[in-house]
Amino acid sequence: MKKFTCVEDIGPLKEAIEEALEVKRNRFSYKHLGENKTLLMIFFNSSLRTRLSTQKAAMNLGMNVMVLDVNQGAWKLETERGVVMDGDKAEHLLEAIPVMGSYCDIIGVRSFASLKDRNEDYEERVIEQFIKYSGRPVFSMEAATRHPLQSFADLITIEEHKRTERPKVVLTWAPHPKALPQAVANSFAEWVTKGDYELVITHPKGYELDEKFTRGATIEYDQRKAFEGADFVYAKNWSAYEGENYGKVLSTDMDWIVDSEKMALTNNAFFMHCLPVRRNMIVTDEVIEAPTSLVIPEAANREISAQVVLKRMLEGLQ
Ligand code: AN0
Ligand code: CP
Repeated sequence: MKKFTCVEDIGPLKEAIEEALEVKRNRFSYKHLGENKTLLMIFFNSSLRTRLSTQKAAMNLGMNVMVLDVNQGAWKLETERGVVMDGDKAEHLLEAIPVMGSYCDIIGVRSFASLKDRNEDYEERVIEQFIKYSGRPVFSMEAATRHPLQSFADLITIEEHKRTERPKVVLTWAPHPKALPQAVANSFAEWVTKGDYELVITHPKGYELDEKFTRGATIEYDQRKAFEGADFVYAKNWSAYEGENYGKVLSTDMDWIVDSEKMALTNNAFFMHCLPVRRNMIVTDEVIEAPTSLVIPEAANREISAQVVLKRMLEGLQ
């Protein structure tokens, strides 16, 4: 595997999930693969889970790990070509990328959407430049439009907990005070629609996602109706995608919170969220603390999704 940015890169889902469950049972069996190999993780944005789970996955595989927080201690990077660099940015990504590539064997990149220019974000300019100029296999640790390690972990978690062959999965928008990227929601829709699940997406009008990710899902604007008979409820906030509202918060309507009253409409559904989550904005204490809440096992599976991706990349280097 040379790159991992979207669901296509993982190949057949069934095989990937089987491999994940095998890795989970025997996570130290592949330690030889990473001997004398170095992972460089580059963060343009904050992280708790991605940072720790990916590092742990790499250590399970016997790799050395280096972490760079670009905005803390490194030179500020210019990302656009043709800019006269007379401002605060001391280095260009076009030099920084091959330099970073020269010190490692595999690169992970976290670079969120700016939420200012939709075209720029949806072209995935930052991670695409890493793929083009680093000379190394590159994987996304959440890029502008997708968070594939999260979605892969989410599907592993659903497979471990599903009680029917083809469960009903509901992706629900929920309120948040700040503008967040669409990446987690886009990616979740992209992965779930590729698998054998019924996907219903519910959000207030104006929060429609790019159809490229949601094709195959049902859009239901009535959240309570969407929750009826659900086996999994996946909550996430995102900012608007459509037109001139791109990147804006259009609603903080607390009627969209996931609470016990709405969960009672479901088929005793499991609650999921990628974390970090704002309690009593997105979800009530009661729902996130219930035995049906999967947020912790879901986060734990981030180690497994990262390990499958790193394992496949290392196998490609042997
Ligand atoms: C980020 C987002 O919504 O994309 C990261 C989630 C994994 N969330 C926040 O910035 C709160
Ligand atoms: N879910 C997730 O990616 O969390 P972090 O932002 O803490 O890495």
